[in-house]
Amino acid sequence: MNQTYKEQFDRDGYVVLKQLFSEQEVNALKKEAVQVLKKKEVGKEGVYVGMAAASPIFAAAADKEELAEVLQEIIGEEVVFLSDKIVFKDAGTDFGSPWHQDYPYWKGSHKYSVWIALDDADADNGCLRVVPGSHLYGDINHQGDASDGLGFGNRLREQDIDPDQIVDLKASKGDAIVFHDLLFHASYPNKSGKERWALISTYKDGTQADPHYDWATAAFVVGRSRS
Ligand SMILES: O=C(O)CCC(=O)C(=O)O
Repeated sequence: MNQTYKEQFDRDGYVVLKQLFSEQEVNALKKEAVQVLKKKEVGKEGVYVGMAAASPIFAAAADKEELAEVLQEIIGEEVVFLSDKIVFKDAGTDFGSPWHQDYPYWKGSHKYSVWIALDDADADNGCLRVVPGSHLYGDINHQGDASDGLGFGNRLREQDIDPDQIVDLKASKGDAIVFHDLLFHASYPNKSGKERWALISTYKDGTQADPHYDWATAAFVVGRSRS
């Protein structure tokens, strides 16, 4: 019998949603991202936080019905979208995101992120890597060295990761990966000379108390506009 998304998520700490966005939708998001950044006068470098706060097209993507249904199955009836960001690995970018859990960045109730491929992604241009089931290891003390100036102040150490447990999540443009904030994850550097952009949207269970997040400027309950 096929497992439900919730069963898969509870076991692995992530689920893959193939082709959540069509090629046309992804192209529209990329085009809109370029406009947003132009208006904000920022370059396509590293990470840009706050796409849905800046653009109704991104706000609609964060509230996409098929995604909302899966999130409600996994999280519960009241799913709150908090914020999103684009992680740019442009043709000349050669940084991989280091191994980490997201939880130490925001604490409070557990959060759920959706990593959406805006380009095909594989080991050559920076696909996501995960350790299935590591969301069950708890809140790990991040003692990795973060002195290279590439961000990600909370990093796991090499010895925290068992290489035999790593799964590379090769993705096609439009695929999405929903993952728990305790899941060990990282991404490869982009050595391909081609773009690798990803959109990451973060959600929480609206019934759970939390500190105030001043970055959650576009927060809303998903699906509310349809009910
Ligand atoms: O897209 C990537 O490189 C992964 C980014 C990431 O792990 C994060 O922002 O938490």
